Amino acid sequence: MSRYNFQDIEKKWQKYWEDNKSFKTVINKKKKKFYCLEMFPYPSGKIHMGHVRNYTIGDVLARYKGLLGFNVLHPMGWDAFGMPAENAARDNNLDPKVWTNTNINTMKNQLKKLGLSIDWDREISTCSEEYYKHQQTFFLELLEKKLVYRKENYVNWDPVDQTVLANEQVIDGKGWRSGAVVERKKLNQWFFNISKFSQELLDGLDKLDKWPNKVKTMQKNWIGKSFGCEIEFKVKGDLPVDNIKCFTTRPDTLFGFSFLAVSVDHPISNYFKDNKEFLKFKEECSKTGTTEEAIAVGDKIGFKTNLEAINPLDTSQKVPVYFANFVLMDYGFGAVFGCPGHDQRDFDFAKKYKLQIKTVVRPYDKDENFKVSNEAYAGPGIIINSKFLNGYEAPTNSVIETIKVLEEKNLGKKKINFRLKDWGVSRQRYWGCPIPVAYDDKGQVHAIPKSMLPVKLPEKINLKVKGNPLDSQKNWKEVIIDGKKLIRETDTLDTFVCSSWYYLRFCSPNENNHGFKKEDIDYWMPVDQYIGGVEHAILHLLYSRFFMRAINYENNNFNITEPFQSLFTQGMVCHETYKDEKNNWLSPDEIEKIDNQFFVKGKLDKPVKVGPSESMSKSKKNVIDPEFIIKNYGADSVRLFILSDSPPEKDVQWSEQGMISSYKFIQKLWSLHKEIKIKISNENKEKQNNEIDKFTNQIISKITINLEKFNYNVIIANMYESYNFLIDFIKKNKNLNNLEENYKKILVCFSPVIPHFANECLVDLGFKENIDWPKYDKKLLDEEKVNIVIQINGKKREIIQIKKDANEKEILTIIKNNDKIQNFIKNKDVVKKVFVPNKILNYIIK
Ligand code: ANZ
Repeated sequence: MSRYNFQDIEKKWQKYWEDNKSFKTVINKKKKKFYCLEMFPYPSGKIHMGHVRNYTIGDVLARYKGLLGFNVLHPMGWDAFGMPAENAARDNNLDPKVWTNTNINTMKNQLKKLGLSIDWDREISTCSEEYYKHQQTFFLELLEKKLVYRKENYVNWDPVDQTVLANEQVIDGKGWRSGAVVERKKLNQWFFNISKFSQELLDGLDKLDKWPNKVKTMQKNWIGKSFGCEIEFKVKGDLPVDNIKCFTTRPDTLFGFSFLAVSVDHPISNYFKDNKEFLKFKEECSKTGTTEEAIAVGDKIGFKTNLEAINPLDTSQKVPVYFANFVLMDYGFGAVFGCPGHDQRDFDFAKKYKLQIKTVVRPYDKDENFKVSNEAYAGPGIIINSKFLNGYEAPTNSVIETIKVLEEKNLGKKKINFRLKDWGVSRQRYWGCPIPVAYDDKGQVHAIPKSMLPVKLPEKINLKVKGNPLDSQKNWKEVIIDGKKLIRETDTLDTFVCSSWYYLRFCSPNENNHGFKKEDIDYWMPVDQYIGGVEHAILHLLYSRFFMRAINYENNNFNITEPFQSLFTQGMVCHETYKDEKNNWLSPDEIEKIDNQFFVKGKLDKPVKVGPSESMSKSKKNVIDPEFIIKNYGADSVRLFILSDSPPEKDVQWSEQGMISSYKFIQKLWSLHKEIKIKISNENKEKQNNEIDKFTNQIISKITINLEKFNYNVIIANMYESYNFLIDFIKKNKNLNNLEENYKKILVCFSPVIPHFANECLVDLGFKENIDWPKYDKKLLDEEKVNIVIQINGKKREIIQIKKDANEKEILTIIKNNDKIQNFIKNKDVVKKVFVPNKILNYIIK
């Protein structure tokens, strides 16, 4: 039997699809549209297994929707700006553009070898002038609408990458890319006013019913809506300050008040700008990052002022006012009242500075004498030691009551706060989209006129300078606008801006006058299915949701708010990790296995430590190169394997053995195909055998439902099931009238997963018409049966088979005629029946 020559066959089909523009999309109003999008890659140089998985999942869906008759848009592009290009170019004396475009070419060829149904005519790259000129237009539109502004602010400074990071890009106090500990630095920065849409972004989540709950929860927490109250504290002391406002979610703990703390950047710090001790303290504070986590875990330190704050609910109580490093200037009012009994940060602070710790909430199971001792008690309970608040349930009723009293007495008012901060988009780097503004000699901002866009990046520049290379581009920086000499902005935009609207560009990739054409986005948007990694749950997905609202704002010609109707987050591709004796990571191809033991390749004296399976990453060297695998086993085998082992939302373990099995399965399918072909070409046909009609109908229904539900790993099982059925069937039967027709339908069902193979077989059988997804007849489906265990007093006595979801009554009807059970309950008192649908019916008898 001839071997399935995947090399030639896959190449042939990929060329065919390319030559015939098989996946070209145009607007077709007669058909329902389906916009299938996978997160676009950063062109780092080579595709990795994560890409293979992501794009295979998307491709299966896109192909299936196409066969179902949808007009499918399935595009691909490149998130092509960003630091790695600049760093690589600097270190190797290259042009970032050349580096990036070379990588794009390599990766595009690799993706093509996976046999993806992509409309390459729509390819976009965010570093191309055709792309970023529109982004600059958007920036200017947002500037006009006052959704972009510039302000001096503390920023997260990555000392290694020498750039600012957004809060979202600081993970555990470290830069998301460099891993360096992030510092605080004050800089003039451009911000997108994302916080203006906090409530809308929160409300919008409720309507995203096809998004994973975990992603919605992460966004919800990030937006962080807090209900509370603002309180004005009267202060006395040696400064001309009368009061300090605080935001609190726990006004009900006011009787536990023992200090007031403000941020080192609070307006009252102006009175301390010549105070050496204070300046030293402030310097000390800047060593803690700006993120809340960094502050929560860091040491709590304070600087005491001579001010005293007065408790508004008990004016006889006066407490010291401190500057403290755990108070953030850009949350609430940059000031907090400290209640050490019921807030851990306040507790740590009070311990350090020997301040009073009063208990004003007791847990439900403790009495009035309860005292906070080793740590703050932040849980629910009953208010104590608090005059008129005593006895209130905390924090529910007690908070409502306190706010009511404070409002009545004009001492405070209800307030909602959001944790979401404005998005800092300035980056002090060369390889990004230039911000299209310039400054006059007074520092006033001037928009670059739209007719002068794009502001192109200067070429062939020295990247080895310290800081932002654009700063040293004197010729580029100078620009004449309306006869006036201005100096260009040298910051470039965070690359997350580029990915905040790329899905609109895919709808109109060649539109010259604007980022998109209204007619195009009206037809294609929203994206029907977006597929990507959960690591983008906050950053990219929140920015995109904001960007749509920002374009929408004061704009009657645009009405998209939610860009992604349905979101699927796929799991990681994992692999065992290996280390040598000196704890250096080893890659899978540096090791070999002998008698179940691992050694450094060729060195039996060098054992290898096998670590747990973790998501593939270059740093741990546990990567498998997709190109190598595709070359050895073929794209269809890789697609089959990457979907086979676990549901697409879960992690998948890479296994060489699994890969080989997938390869062998395709070879087996090919042998089966050849046998079927011989049967079909036999002139002497026999009469129909309905068994195959029934099976085909069932497998179509299973695969269809599994496709709709993203149960892709089950589809692979369905494919194995089909193989087993067919091999058995052709053994038992000669040629049949209905074999060809059924087999073709099964091949079509296989085609989203193994498109090269399925198409080859269909053509081999002389199939010429357009292929459609086969229909199935629900009436012909066998009802699914389940086993119900019948128990008597909890003991298994019988198992009966019945249709799935049968109710108790239907089961009782069967039991009535079951002698075994009847013997047990005859003449007995049935006290109770416990029924667990599809599982158990338990008789409790006396
Ligand atoms: C007094 C208090 C007592 C508080 C207590 C909590 C517990 P969420 O829920 O995250 O919004 N806070 C207010 N402004 C702050 C700032 N600029 N920097 C640091 N912390 C600040 O948190 C609200 C709580 O965070 C507020 O409620 C305030 O402390 C603190 F038993 O006020 B609370």
